[in-house]
Amino acid sequence: MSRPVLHIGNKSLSTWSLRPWLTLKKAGIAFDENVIPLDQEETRERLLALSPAATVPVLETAVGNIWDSLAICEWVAEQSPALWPEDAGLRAIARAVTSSMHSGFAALRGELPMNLQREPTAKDMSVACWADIERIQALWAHVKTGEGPFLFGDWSIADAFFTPVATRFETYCVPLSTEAAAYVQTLLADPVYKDWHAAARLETWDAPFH
Ligand SMILES: N[C@@H](CCC(=O)N[C@@H](CS)C(=O)NCC(=O)O)C(=O)O
Repeated sequence: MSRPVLHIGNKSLSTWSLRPWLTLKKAGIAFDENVIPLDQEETRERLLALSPAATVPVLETAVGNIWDSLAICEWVAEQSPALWPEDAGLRAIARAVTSSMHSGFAALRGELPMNLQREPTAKDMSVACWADIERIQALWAHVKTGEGPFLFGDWSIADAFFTPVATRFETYCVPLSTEAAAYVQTLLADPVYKDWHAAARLETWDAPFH
């Protein structure tokens, strides 16, 4: 099979792209990557050529194009089951935590966009955004096993889903509990994430189209 191609958005901005990129790297699957700059005149046409969802990420494989970050991570996990916890109960909880991130925390996502080129500065936030921040910390405290630095001990797809959140907490100087702050530092110190971060810092792109 030829190498899969992961189509992603700008590394500084595209949280959904970061998640499967980390997961593929952690699985040790060789892949090519193709950056499609977001919010340019030709962006929508380029995205529609890859999937009806017209979003990145998209993983181009020998059997077809897979869109949606979580679906791509599940495709990777079928080949590398260790990306989810081994214990069936913990695996179900890890999927629940991951799904909570995938479908929730709209206020946080809207008000604190990931921007890896922004220097850390605090920002005014709504009550809804503060509530999301509290709920995320409560979620982490609820599931963290304490057996390793990550949510379920070893690195899992759940950690991929919260890495963009960790960048937001850092970029917007969000005050956190000691435990949450330690977990954020673990995610940001991960060597695979640091490769993404270094590339994001070097990115340049044209002004937004809209
Ligand atoms: N639920 C999707 C969301 C993907 C998404 O919204 N991606 C954004 C970029 S981070 C996008 O492609 N937006 C289309 C655009 O900017 O034209 C997933 O998990 O992959």
